[in-house]
Amino acid sequence: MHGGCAIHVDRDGLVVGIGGVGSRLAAEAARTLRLECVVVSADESDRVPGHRFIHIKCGAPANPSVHHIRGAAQPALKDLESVSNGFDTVLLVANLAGRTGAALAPMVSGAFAGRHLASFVVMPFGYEEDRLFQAGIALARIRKDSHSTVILDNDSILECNPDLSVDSCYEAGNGALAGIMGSLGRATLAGDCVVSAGPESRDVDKSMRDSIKMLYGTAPPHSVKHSVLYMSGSVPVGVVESVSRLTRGITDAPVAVVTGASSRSGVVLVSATDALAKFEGYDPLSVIPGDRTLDWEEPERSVNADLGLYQLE
Ligand SMILES: Nc1nc2c(ncn2[C@@H]2O[C@H](COP(=O)(O)OP(=O)(O)OP(=O)(O)O)[C@@H](O)[C@H]2O)c(=O)[nH]1
Ligand SMILES: [Mg+2]
Repeated sequence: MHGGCAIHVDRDGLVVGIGGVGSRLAAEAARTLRLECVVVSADESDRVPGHRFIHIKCGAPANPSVHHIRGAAQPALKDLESVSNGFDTVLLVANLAGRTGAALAPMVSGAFAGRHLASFVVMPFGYEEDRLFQAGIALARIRKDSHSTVILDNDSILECNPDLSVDSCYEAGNGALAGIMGSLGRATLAGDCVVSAGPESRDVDKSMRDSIKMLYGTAPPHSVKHSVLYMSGSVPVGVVESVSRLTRGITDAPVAVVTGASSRSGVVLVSATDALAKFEGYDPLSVIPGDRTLDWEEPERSVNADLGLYQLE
């Protein structure tokens, strides 16, 4: 992570969407920000009409593993590098709960590590136990390569709103991320940030309480350095005033308010924090620093040896 350097988005920004959720959110953000967008995926059905698509050809397996996708990714990464020539700022969007997202996002972040890179990632639900480890190690690499990493934790949404259906959870999370990405440039994001948002609600006070509850479920109060509060444009000025006053009673950290962030009703908080112990815990070996780890340089992958044999993993 490159500490306090903020991301500015201007005309030479490129949005890179990876996998299913990544491609949909990337296309939406690119539309709002009027930027170019490219989608990278192992799954042809993630193609978004009107945008460039880079296909990772994995061969035989219908459900390729994370390692298999990485093994087949080299030609696609070369294509992505040539597409991204001339772009100073890259916005990377991926769902690390997905195989494609967890496989490719750290490779792509590594390829863009020298530029202004802002990454937006979704983390798995706690019950997706088979996804936690890969998501955890992918996140560690992405954080290291990015100026800013904005994390939406599906698990925290569900934990704070146990009555929500999984689909409503997606809706709340995707709406929040889309609003944040669409407002880039109107607020300063730097370092590691967590997104907290409850379900859509016209009751701004309740929505604010939901967001604070989710924030403190992920990051303890003392770890929050500053927050950006996103509200929809239709909220009356008086309410914006009173909610921003309310935050002063709840958190000592500075809060910037951005209005008109989305058509979504309710409040979304994005908070810079240095406490991401929850996600570090997904990989029990994460306590070992990268420079003391023999295989840190390259993310683990299968070797694509073209032996014409089915790969069993
Ligand atoms: N926040 C959010 N999470 C989702 C959504 N749809 C699916 N998920 C979660 O993400 C996982 C897979 O999402 P995809 O985006 O399809 O993943 P992928 O990167 O395409 O990777 P594959 O596993 O190869 O499909 C699921 O197991 C869900 O946990 C969504 O709309 N929003
Ligand atoms: Mg998918």
